[in-house]
Amino acid sequence: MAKNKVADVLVEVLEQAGVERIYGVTGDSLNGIADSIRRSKQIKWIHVRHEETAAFAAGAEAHLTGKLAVCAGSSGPGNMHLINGLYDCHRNRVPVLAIAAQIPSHEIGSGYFQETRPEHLFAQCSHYCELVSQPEQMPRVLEIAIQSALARRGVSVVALPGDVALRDAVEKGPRLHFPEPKPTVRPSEEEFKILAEIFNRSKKITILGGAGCAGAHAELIELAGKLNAPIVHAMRGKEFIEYDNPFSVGMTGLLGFSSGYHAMMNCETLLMIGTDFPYQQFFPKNATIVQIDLRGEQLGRRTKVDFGFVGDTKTTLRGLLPKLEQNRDDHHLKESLEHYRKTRNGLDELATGDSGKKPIHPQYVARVLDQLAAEDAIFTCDVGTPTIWAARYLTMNGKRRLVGSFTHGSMANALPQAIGAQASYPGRQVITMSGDGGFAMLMGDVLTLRQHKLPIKIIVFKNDSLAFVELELKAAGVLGSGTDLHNPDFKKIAEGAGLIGLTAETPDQVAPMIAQALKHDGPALVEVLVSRQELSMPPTITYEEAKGFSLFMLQAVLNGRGDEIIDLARVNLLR
Ligand SMILES: Cc1cc2nc3c(=O)[nH]c(=O)nc-3n(C[C@H](O)[C@H](O)[C@H](O)COP(=O)(O)OP(=O)(O)OC[C@H]3O[C@@H](n4cnc5c(N)ncnc54)[C@H](O)[C@@H]3O)c2cc1C
Ligand SMILES: Cc1ncc(C[n+]2csc(CCOP(=O)(O)OP(=O)(O)O)c2C)c(N)n1
Ligand SMILES: [Mg+2]
Repeated sequence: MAKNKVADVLVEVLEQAGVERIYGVTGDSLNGIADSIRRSKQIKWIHVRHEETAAFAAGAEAHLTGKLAVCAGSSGPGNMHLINGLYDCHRNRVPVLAIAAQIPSHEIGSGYFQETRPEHLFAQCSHYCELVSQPEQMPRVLEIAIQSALARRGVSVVALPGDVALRDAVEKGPRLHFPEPKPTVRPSEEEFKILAEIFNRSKKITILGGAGCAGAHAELIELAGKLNAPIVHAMRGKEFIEYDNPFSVGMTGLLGFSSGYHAMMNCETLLMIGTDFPYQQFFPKNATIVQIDLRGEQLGRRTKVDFGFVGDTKTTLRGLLPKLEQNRDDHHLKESLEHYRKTRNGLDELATGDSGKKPIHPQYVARVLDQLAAEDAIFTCDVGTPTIWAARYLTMNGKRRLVGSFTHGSMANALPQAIGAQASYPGRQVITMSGDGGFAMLMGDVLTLRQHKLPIKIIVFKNDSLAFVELELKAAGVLGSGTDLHNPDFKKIAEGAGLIGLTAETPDQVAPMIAQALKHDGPALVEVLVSRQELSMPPTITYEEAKGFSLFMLQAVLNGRGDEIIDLARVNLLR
């Protein structure tokens, strides 16, 4: 009987870890592994057109399933293409293993064809990154990599020279035979007492929750009820916090709601729980701040903190709730909710349009999508203005999911993440909210949809520009250049790639086109010609920003770009 190769052991360990697919582009240094995967009954090779897509797709799979996901690239440029996507996975704290094939082991150090040093290249976007230089290291190195990705939540990289993968294995198979440990992490009894005291003596409390509140919806709502506290969420917490939440006052931050901003700024006690909301200027200066996070190193990272505790959100709240007294003062909550109602109405008014007259407001597109999408749809949104529309107009319900590149902030994430989402959940509706810039950046992977029968629905917000950058430039008082996009006909590109392609040019076409795409039994693309200049005013306009804006106006006039200002006014003032 043929002896097991190192590559066979690798595949067996991945099988035992529950891996079902590997995203990547093959190459001769990956041949050994590819052959073992071909013989695997459990693991499917998902051939994408760019390795960056592979990493983003694995990240989305890991985020949605909570389980280890895997991507792979061949030696040198092949695995180097993974890097941007892996940064995204790592910053999102999702367990992803990257297999970086390496040049023949005896050539390492000679400046050989395609030689790079993956251990250095991936060091910053991984918890663990090691080279397997001899068969004796397999499966131990791989198992350490998997454990690191799971236990520390993030990326691990195993660099494996093609020749080592094809050598005879020394160990027969997996060495670890236990399910993923799920420890209970919570503050000590002494600390619970302190926590209860803080909240029992406070009246104006606001909660800021984030992605670390996943799975703790009921506890969070009960807490808010006891404390009479409005709940503000950070972007990555939207899908877990906003729905069925009578205490929700929206998001804060530059793309947030003014109600979220004010609820944070006006409180006396702020509880940050399971959040790493990054923007310092949106934290109150004089409030008492309590932070609870699963990771001690997160405490105090973003603002001054008066009380810091380590604990899992659900477990901690379960321990804390019985110790809390009912706050009888509901002024702060009522005020915050009233403010939210007004802000929400204001945003809703912007999401209108069913006439045959241009322009189409992107807010309206997002609203229509929200209304027509399935109860358990998975949305991905590109970095750029689609992130704003997703944050403001998608309604989550505990079943829907939202994936983005929220922390690494990379363009072109939506299509690749949708590929990972659809591959993992073939039966669910997966919808991208793509920028025309972002979509074009990794557009090659639209070819993956037909090849792998992924019925993804791509909605392209075609504003012929890098609109988010234009917004940023305006806020900074700088006149932009290099933001124009001379776009192709995306509908025809889609058709050429085996999708159905549709174009919505006027508001009345938006709903029928999106409905048609969603109904289609296969991949579809709808390009929507949206207006370019949409202001998504931050909840608070600082003097610097206001000044910057008028400066932009001035510069624009001086530079003879009055047409742009008229366009801006038409869209935002004369609606
Ligand atoms: C163009 C653009 C604009 C953006 N604008 C905004 C904006 O205006 N407002 C905004 O909010 N965001 C915005 N973002 C996103 C922002 O960059 C951050 O990614 C986001 O705010 C972080 O959300 P989070 O705190 O929910 O998640 P994370 O940053 O992932 O933090 C989660 C925290 O929870 C902890 N944790 C994990 N599991 C548990 C557990 N079981 N129990 C307890 N703790 C746990 C983690 O250790 C971590 O500290 C924007 C992003 C982009 C791309
Ligand atoms: C890889 C990468 N390059 C550049 C940027 C800077 N950037 C952020 S948003 C954006 C514009 C995105 O344009 P588009 O996808 O068309 O979306 P829009 O804002 O126009 O809706 C750019 C260039 C980035 N975040 N990531
Ligand atoms: Mg654009």
